[in-house]
Amino acid sequence: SDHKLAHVALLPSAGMGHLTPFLRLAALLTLQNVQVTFITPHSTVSLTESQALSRLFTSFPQIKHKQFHLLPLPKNPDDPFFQHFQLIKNSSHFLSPLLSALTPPLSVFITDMSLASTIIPITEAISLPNYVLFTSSAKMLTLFLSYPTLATSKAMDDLDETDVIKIRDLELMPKSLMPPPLLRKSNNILKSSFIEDGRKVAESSGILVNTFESFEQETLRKLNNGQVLPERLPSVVSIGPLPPCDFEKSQSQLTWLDDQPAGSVVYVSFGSRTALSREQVRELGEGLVRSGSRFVWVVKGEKVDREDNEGLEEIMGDELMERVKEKGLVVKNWLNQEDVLSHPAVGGFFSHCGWNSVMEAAWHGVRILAWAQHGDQKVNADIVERIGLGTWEKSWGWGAEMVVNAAEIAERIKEMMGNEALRIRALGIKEEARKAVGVGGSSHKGLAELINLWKK
Ligand code: BUP
Repeated sequence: SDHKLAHVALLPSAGMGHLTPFLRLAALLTLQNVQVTFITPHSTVSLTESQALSRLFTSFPQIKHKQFHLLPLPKNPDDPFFQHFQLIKNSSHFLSPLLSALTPPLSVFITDMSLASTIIPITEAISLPNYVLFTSSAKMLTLFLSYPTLATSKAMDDLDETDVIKIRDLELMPKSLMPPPLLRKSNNILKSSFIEDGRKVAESSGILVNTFESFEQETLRKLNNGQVLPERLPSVVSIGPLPPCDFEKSQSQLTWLDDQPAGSVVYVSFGSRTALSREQVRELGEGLVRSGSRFVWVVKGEKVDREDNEGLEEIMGDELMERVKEKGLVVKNWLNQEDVLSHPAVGGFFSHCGWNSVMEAAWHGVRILAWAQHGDQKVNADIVERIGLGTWEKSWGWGAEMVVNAAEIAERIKEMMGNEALRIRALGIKEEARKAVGVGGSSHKGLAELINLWKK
């Protein structure tokens, strides 16, 4: 009946890109009268993650928090975030008793896609429906679901970079957009996750995606009409953009932005997992100064924030630092992106196109200049360009492939900031995004139907 409450447990994976959509979903469900239990592995990879979690629990005391302990991370892992996924999987024997002991009994368990191969067998054994929250684009979901088949076929071997990868009648994407580890012959964590988890996600009870219908219409249609997997696929429900929450906002006010003219500032950030080379940081700084725009720039020195001890002056050199400070606000490591993107002074976003960043730019109607750094980011940049939210200089390749010089960076920024058609299109996308999550919108309906189902 309608009076019964749904009880949902959430388990995110490592990194802010994976955690953030879970935090927002937890808030959204709580506000819709769903009882939420949030399960977190202890400890997190970054300090930012643990701070974000405590802000959630302070703002929503009605959310229950359960922790489970992980074995310590090995020293100097290749990618600490991927390593963490693995650790969560290895520690998952704690989960079954934890889930069974929760009261009232759980309606469903929602987990990150990178945990599917471990979690789904556990939930099956206790007859608990498992939903997957896919934290990237629907287009990436298509690749995720297709990759197990792709990996065992010869389909990719003889293709040139510009050729389109096909499975049956489905045109997947040009080979050039694929995350590089997925093209490698040798084994790696991303590849084995795509094979094992990609296969298992197809057996989940449903897949939630942080995207919206008008943004990825074609792809969502293909996913739900049997063109991606001919065998039974759980329904794919778009529930995005998951709106940024008040508790994410920082205390510190960006007074510098208040003094800038509307739409005049470029926000520059390449996500929580990419530290550019020192040489690239300097070219970028020089490029920003030469672009003539004002800017807010988040500089990351190390992949994991806890290991970042270097000052901005050391990274940039005193001379560049002085010039950069005249034109912009430069911040080390982390700045609340929501504070920046929601500010009227901000008119453009020089972005790596991590999926959360793309959704946040759409939410605020801020146009993008894309520069993919790794992973899913070329796939996302391609979506951004096609839908008209931004531009993308493809010759720059992946972030670490080459050093892009200051003159080119300055030129592309000028172009983006001067592109009036793009500015207006971005505002149109903002309207569509707000409509999708508003009452009667596609994302709002999708989630409401799920909640009703979970109450039964
Ligand atoms: Br950096 C940075 N402030 O300074 P993505 C990021 N963020 O609020 P990523 C800040 O972290 P993956 C900062 O708003 C977004 O919600 C940002 O997620 C926030 O990229 C999140 O954009 C970052 O998906 O993760 O970090 O590269 O590789 O998993 O996509």
